[in-house]
Amino acid sequence: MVEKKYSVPGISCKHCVQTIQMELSDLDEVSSVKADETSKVVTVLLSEVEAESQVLNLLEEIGYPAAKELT
Ligand SMILES: [Cu+2]
Repeated sequence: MVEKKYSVPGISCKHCVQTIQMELSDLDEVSSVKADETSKVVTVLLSEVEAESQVLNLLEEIGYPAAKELT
């Protein structure tokens, strides 16, 4: 398992948090996902590091592009 954190400035309310958590948890390689409204950080636990590009692509697709990787 690999934990990754991304800064996602587009998070502005609980709905954003819900959308991100719902969409990312649909990916098989994502074991857990947590989006935080206050810090605007998305934390994912990946079964393999290669899944990172899928996570970043999906975030962009749903309108919440990651500004930068924090870990
Ligand atoms: Cu929102």
